[in-house]
Amino acid sequence: MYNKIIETIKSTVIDYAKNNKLNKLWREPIIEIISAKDEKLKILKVVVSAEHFMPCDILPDAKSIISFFIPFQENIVRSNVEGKMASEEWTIAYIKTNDLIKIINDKIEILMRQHGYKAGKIPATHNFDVKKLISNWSHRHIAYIAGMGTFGINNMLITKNGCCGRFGSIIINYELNEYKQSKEIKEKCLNKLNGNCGVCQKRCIVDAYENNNYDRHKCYKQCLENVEYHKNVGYADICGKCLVGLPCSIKEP
Ligand code: B12
Ligand code: SF4
Ligand code: SF4
Repeated sequence: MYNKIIETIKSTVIDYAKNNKLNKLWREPIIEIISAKDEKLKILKVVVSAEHFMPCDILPDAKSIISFFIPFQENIVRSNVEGKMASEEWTIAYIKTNDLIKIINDKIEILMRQHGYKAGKIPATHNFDVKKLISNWSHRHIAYIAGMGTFGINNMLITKNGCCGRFGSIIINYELNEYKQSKEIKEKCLNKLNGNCGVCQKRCIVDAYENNNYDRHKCYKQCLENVEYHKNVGYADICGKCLVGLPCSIKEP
């Protein structure tokens, strides 16, 4: 089953890119598995919010969580470096990756059903409280628990393929045994390692990191400016200026 799941995710990315002429959008996904009973999931109630779901709140007999990251290609990242507004390429990448994550989730659900199991699907985004700007399911904290990376001072999870891309996670009631053995994951943010970077925060165009305190409402206001600016492309509450042109944008720094 593990190999079928990995193959489903990888081939969906390739096929969707090919069928929609989006060959310059994504790199190969990173995929990790976590047990739905992993003790580390308890930190979600502390570091995200007391309302954060546990896997069984989404799928009552949850057994495993599949966490994945779909990294953008370098040209998408480069396109968003200049200017105040998000680039059109970044906007399209956001919209198409959210669509792709939905398709991946649907395919995993079908695969599970074919074998008599179920899947609990979660959208890539827009599952957040618009007043608090906090979700009850944080994909990147799931990826952190899965050992995929560490958090930069711009809040992004930095993976071996950088931070520019999108995360998904899906819960299944099939017991997979391919869990990454819990081991100390090496810090990837240069500033956390030796205080010697901080490029990301300086790139914010609205000073959302004033005094190193991230103001999510200031940030959201700028994301909504892009909704209006790119309304002809689709709904995109995005920005991402503090993710691009960094040592950690497309690779581990
Ligand atoms: C709500 C939300 C927003 C809100 C609020 C953002 C915020 N930071 O809170 C708004 C609309 C403003 C927003 C903006 C953006 N978002 Co957004 N957003 C989400 C959403 C839906 C939920 C995030 C959430 O609830 N966070 C809860 C808060 C409390 O946690 P947090 O922000 O993640 O911050 C944590 C880290 O800093 C972490 N941390 C830092 N150091 C350490 C160390 C340890 C040991 C631990 C455990 C944790 C930790 O602790 C904080 C609290 O726990 C997720 C999708 C999802 N459902 O997961 C996408 C998501 C987080 N967004 C994403 C992106 C890319 C963006 C933007 C760049 C927009 C864009 N696409 O162009 C900006 C970046 C803003 C920023 N600098 O954080 C990606 C992140 C990819 C990545 N590499 O991490 C996600 C995961 C979407 C996805 N499916 O990939 N977003
Ligand atoms: S740009 Fe530097 S300080 Fe910011 S997250 Fe990346 S490595 Fe850390
Ligand atoms: S996404 Fe844009 S507004 Fe939000 S913190 Fe980054 S640069 Fe600032």
